Parts: sequence; structure tokens; C-alpha cells
Amino acid sequence: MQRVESAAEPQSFDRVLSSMCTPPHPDAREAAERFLATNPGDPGTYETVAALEQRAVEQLGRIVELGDPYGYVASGGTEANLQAVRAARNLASGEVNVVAPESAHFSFRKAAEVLDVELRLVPTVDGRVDLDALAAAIDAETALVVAVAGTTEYGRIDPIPAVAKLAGTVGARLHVDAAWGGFFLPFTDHEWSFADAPIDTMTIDPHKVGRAAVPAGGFLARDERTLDALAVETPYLESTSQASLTGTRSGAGVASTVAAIEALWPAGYREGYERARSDAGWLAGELVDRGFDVVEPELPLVAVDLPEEVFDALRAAGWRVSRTSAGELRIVCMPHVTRDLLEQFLDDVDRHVTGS
Ligand code: 0PR
Repeated sequence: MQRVESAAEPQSFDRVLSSMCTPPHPDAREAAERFLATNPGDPGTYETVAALEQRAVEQLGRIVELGDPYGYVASGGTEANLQAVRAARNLASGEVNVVAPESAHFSFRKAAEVLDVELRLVPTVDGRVDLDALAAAIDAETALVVAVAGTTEYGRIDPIPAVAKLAGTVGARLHVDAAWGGFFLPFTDHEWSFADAPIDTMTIDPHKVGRAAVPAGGFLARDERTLDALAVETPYLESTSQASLTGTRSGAGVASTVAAIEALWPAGYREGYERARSDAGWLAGELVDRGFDVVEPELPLVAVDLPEEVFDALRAAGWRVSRTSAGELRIVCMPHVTRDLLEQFLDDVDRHVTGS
């Protein structure tokens, strides 16, 4: 085992192209440090951070166009997705199933396993859920239908109003996973928000494009009933119930969420989106010009089919890149991925393709 020195520096984000993490905004970093030892899981003791969490939920509500939001800052998208499944299961009776597109994040597999519910995965067409297949998969026992607003592999957005309609036909709840896409989508024409469809719950992660510190996931619900369905009694705390999955939680996520959103919403996030979109479009064009197959970016994420030996050579040259299940290299245009970095990457692609 490799020994990690306590004084070790984290590796830099230089050459990190396929991750959904990014350095936090300076205000978020500072807030995270200040609130590191507070526990929003015990609001009776840590009142300041509990009040900040309410502010975070209101701020997130504004981003997703939900006027009276309920929710909390979770440990990440995995917890938020699991809680959406759990709420739907708890609010249903009898046998239940959950229906999600194949493009849904693997956290739904974990959720289904932990909660012991059947997960039905529906095929996609061009990375978006196939509505006919979805219609065929749902039935009276479907407690939850999942749609994705910014898929992990290709950045695709499911047709959410149409998915909502189908969910409505069997009385199922609708969860939208905007863990990654949620901080880009307000600046697009996509229909994805609580104002666009009768969505019950949503995941939107401040610790991804929101530029908060890890761990900060976002779980939001349209009504209080959802949180009630998640709450357990907490007899020896001053507060009487707890809806989060984790008990002790770091206040760092909460405080840094508020700090990041205060610093960046909406102008800073808009600027970040415009830049990322333009860089992704530029990169896709450059790769197409070189004769590679590129999946047209919908959100700032480029997937390109490169020969395996080029992929291996890029990894060996220090590029932190990963592949989709179909084998394309994924470039996620996170805030630290600059045009300059992408130019260096292309230079390396050229070098390895021509072998010079
Ligand atoms: N939903 C979507 C759409 C996601 O993309 C992810 C994570 C999740 C939920 C789960 O979120 P948490 O990881 O916060 O629980 N997607 C990234 C992925 O699987 C996570 C990631 C982030 C992976 C940084 C690597 C990395 O370096 O690719």
C-alpha cells in the first residue's frame, strides 16, 4: 500500500478531463473551512448551519424554479437519488417498481439494491429515454419514474414533460436527476425544471458544476410530504425528526453551497456555461475535422471515438480521461477545463495519432 504523507498536496486539476469534480469557488472553499466541524444533522445544537441549510434550499429552489422548496444538502447525487427512490417507495403501498432510462447513473442500481425495489431500465435513443419503451415498462406498481437532465456519459436531457405525462398515467412520482446538468440548464432552452413539468423530486449537486466543496449534493422536493416520508424520529435530539440519510453531516457542504451560489448565481454560472459551451463546440469541431466520430454535445460534454492505442497513450501522458461504456473518451467541460488545456490535449492527440 502506498503511504500518504499528511503533508501531501492533492493532485492538481491539470489534465483532469473526465471528472465531474472541480476546484471550489474561493468563497466556497473559505466557507467550507469555517464550517467544517459543524453538523447540520443536529439543528438544535448547530443553529447557524441549520439556518444556512434553509438558505441553500431556497437558493437551489430558485435555480430549479421551485417557489416553495423542501429538501436538504446531501452527501452527493447518490444519496439524493436514493432518497428519491426511498420517498416514492415509502409513499406507495404493496409491491413497487422504479423505471429509469439505461442512461441513469449507477446510483439508482445501488438505491434499488439497498431499498429492495425492482429497477426496470428502459432503452434510450440517441442517449435519451425511448418513450415507447418507457410506456411499455410502467404499470400500476410503478412508484417512481426517473428522468435525467444531463446524463453522466453524454450530457443528454430526457424529454421531461413527455416523461411526466407517462408517469401521470399510472400515478407514479417523477424524479429528475440534474446532479450534473442542473447548474447549466437554467441558461438553456431545455424543459427540465419544476416549472416545466409536474416533477416531485430532483437531484442537483452543488459539488459538481455548482462549485461548492465536496461533499454537497442537493435533494429537492415539491412538497413537505416527501420529507415527511423520509423522516425518522430522533428522540434524544432537540429536533424531533431527521429526513437525511446520513446522521452527522459536514457543515462544509452546506456553507460552501451558500457561498458559491451567492458568488455565482446567476451571472457567474451563466458566464461559466457560455464558456464551457463554446469550448465544447470548438473541441467537437476540431475532433470532427480530424476525422473522428464525435457525439454532438448537448450540454458541455464531448464524447469522441478514439483508437484504443491513442486513448492508452493519452493516459500514459498523464491525461486523466475515462471512457463511456461504449468506449468513447469523455471530456467533461468543468470550470477548470480551459481552452488552453483543451489545446494542449489536442496537440497530444495529434502527436499520438500521427505517431510523431
Ligand atoms: N447523477 C448523475 C447524473 C451523475 O453524473 C452522478 C455522478 C451522480 C448522480 C452521483 O453523484 P455523486 O457521485 O455525487 O454521488 N457522476 C460522476 C460519474 O459517475 C461522479 C464522478 C465525479 C466520477 C468525479 C468521477 C469523478 O472524478 O462519472
